[in-house]
Parts: sequence; structure tokens; C-alpha cells
Amino acid sequence: MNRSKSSWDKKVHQSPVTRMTRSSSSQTRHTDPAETQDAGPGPYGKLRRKQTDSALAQDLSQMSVSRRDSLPTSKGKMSKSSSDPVQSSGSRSGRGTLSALAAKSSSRGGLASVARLVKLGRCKNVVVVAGAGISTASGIPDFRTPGTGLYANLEKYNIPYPEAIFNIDYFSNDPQPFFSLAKALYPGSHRPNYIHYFVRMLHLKGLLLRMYTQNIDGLEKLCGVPDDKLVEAHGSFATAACHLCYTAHPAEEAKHAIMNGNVPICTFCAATVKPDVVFFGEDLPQNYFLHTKDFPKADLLIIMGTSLQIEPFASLVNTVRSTVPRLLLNRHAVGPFEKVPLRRGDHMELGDLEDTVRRFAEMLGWNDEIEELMRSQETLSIPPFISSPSVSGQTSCQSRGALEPPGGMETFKSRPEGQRASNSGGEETDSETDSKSSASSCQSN
Ligand code: CNA
Repeated sequence: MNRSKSSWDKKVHQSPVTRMTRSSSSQTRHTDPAETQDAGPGPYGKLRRKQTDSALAQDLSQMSVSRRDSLPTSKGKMSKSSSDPVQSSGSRSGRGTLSALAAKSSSRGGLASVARLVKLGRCKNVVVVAGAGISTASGIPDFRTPGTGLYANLEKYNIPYPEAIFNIDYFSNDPQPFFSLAKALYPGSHRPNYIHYFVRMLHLKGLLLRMYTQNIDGLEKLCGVPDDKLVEAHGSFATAACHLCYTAHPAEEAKHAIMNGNVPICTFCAATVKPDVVFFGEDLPQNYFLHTKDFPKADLLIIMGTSLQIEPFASLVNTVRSTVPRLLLNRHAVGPFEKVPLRRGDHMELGDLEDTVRRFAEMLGWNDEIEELMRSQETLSIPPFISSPSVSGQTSCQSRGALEPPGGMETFKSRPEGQRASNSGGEETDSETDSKSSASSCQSN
């Protein structure tokens, strides 16, 4: 993974395919995302041509909103100019209108419409965009849910503002706040839940083009989503490197040091080693750039459990073709789904994600298979920590076997270390290549 100091807020002035870093939209996005939807270059780099006459458009010509439970209590007031992401996630102007609209249109059945499209075979290239909300059912707190989210519980880390914990300069000065948090986030003590297995089932049905996750908990891999179907856009704990000279460091050693309250030290320059979780201002992994191919190709976008506050990831959802249905499954409206009226073909189902996904699976007739998959997975011995790509590859292999859809997997080319920094064309990192090699050798079994 390459790192440099750069900011996504320069996106309008530079080609986004040459450099992309993670940044909080609260730091960079000063306008309502609803206003900017489809208006800027986004991560794909250019305005998109409208296609208004597809068959999908006829099927999904109406937006829909439905909800199962009450909107979150988090809708504290905030002004648009507020830069507090904790508050901003829950209260945009228009939410009240949307709430009324949601109540009014709850019978329109967006979930059912999309399920029908899938059953009709109209969705063969599904892209899933996910965030921390898919893992709360596994017991991992998200960032921004008031009360339970990590940002609401950071007093103990003694940091000036929540995002400091993922600020590389802050880390450079004092790694302890992040290491304290890392102890809680390290993969090992949490298991994938129904939502993860739903994504796996999408793959098993041969429908998953790619899953883009912001999560760093490794649960997608653990449940068996193959490496080449997964983009961990904000990195993971599976590898580690010096935060200064980027010399690779054994992930297990880094974990051991961190879990024992020590600071892992680079053997080359003696600076602090950091798990390859992407911090604000750092480059995203190379395979993130697969989005330039995937999103234009997608015929269904499912957005789950994210507040869409982190750029450039958040803008990905605006880069599918204008006729492609987008389904938001979340507790509340986020990103372009805060706009009233919704874009044609946009659907959202508000409520508890696990409940929603379960209902969606039932509509698709997949529930029994998912339950069975979960049961069979539970009987397998899964390594307590995804310490290396090869270990995660084994895990995926064990649990895939005969259910894998036949062939058709896209593979990536590896490239020399020196070329990685400048490449932006959807290639992967070396470590990702390693893990994919292990996955593909399993597939051939
Ligand atoms: P976020 O900003 O905390 O948003 C989570 C979203 O999910 C919110 O809109 C919640 O309302 C919603 N949500 C949470 N639980 C549920 C539920 N049970 N049902 C329905 N909706 C729910 O997190 P994002 O992912 O948007 O932000 C990106 C950050 C979070 C990434 O950089 C991650 O690294 C980071 N993060 C990851 C993890 C993890 O790996 N599990 C945990 C915490 C934070």
C-alpha cells in the first residue's frame, strides 16, 4: 500500500485516477451531498452520459422508500456548515421531509422491486458498497451511531477530535490512541453475521461483481467472500508496514506487540510500524481503482451500513450508470438518498440491517441456503486472526468448495513494488496478489 499526503478535496483539479487518498467528507465536502450528486467528476473522473431508455429503467422507473422501524434517535441538530461527522451523520436538512415521504411510501416495496429484478435475471453484475453498519450485528461498534459508535466513546483515548485517531500525523507523534483502539478492532474475536453471508451468497449465485468495503475487521474474508471479489478500500490488519519508510513488517509481530501494549518498531528505520489500515491522507489500496471498471459495468448497486461520510469512497455510489438501480439498506438515509425526491431507480429500506437483509434473502428464496451456509461455516475451525493473506485464503477455500460459481473470475496482474505508487489503473498490491494466488489455487482444487 502506498501512502502520501494528498487530499481528495483536490479532486476537481486533478485526475482522480492518478492519486486518491482517504479523507473525511466532513473535512472536504462543504455542500450537501444531495446537491452535488451527479454534478461533479466523482471518483470516475468525468461526467456520465445519461441513458434513459433501458429495460431496467422501465422496471424501476420509480423511486421507493420504505422503513420498518423508527428513525434513529441520532438526529441531533446540525448545520450544514458543521464539520462534526458524529452529528452530521444523523441530521441533514430534508430528513423530516424524507421521513414523511418514507412513511407515505412504505407500501411501495423497494426491496420487493429489486428482489423481483434479481429473480428475473436482470442483475448479474451486482456491486456491494458496505460500511461499519454491516458488522454491528457481529458486536463491532461503528463510528457514528450516537451512543454506541466509536466516535462517541473516544474520551478514554485522550485525543483532541475523533478523527485524530486515524490521522497519520497524529499517529506519527503518538501511536497509542490508535493502538488502544486497534486492540479492540483486531480481527479474531468477532464472527461474520447474516449480512456477510448474504454477500457471500450473492457470489455463490454468480451475481457478485465486487464488494467494496470500508471495514477493516476482515469479516468479509472470514465468511468466504473470495479475495478477487473483495476490495478492502480502507485496508486491513492482515499486513503491516512502517508508517514512515513503508518497509513491510510481519503482521503477527505487529499484532503481538500492540496487544501487549508495546510499539512495533521498523527494523529498517526504527520508526513506528502500523497495520495497513488506511488513515486520513493516505493512499487507498491499488485494487480500489477497480471501481473505474466495475461501477460502469454494474447493473445493481447495493449500499449497506455506511454513512457515506468518507471520501473518495462515498462518491463511488454516484458512478453507476444513471439507469442502474441503487438500493440503500441502512438505519437512515445517507448520501444521495437524502435528496428529495430520490433519483429514479433509487430504493431504500430503512431499519435494522440484519432484519432487512434477512427479508431480502427471503424474497429471493435464499434464506435457507444462507442459514445452511452459516451452519456449515460454524462447524469449520476458523483461525482466530487473519494474520496473513495466505491464512485468509485457506479460510476461504475451506468454506467454498463445490458451491463456488463456475469460472468467470476476474484476476489481477501483479506489478513490481516500484510501480505501485504511480499506478492507478485498478491493479492490486503485491500482498493482494499473494492472497489471490492462494485463493485461486484453492479454486482449482
Ligand atoms: P459509520 O460512519 O459509523 O456509519 C455506519 C452506518 O451504518 C450509519 O449510517 C449507521 O446508522 C448504520 N448502521 C449501523 N448499525 C446498523 C444496523 N444494525 N442496521 C442498520 N444500519 C446500521 O461507518 P462507515 O463505514 O460509513 O465509515 C467508514 C469508516 C468506518 C471506515 O473508514 C472504517 O474503517 C470504519 N470502521 C470500521 C469498522 C469495522 O471494520 N467493522 C468499525 C468501525 C469503524
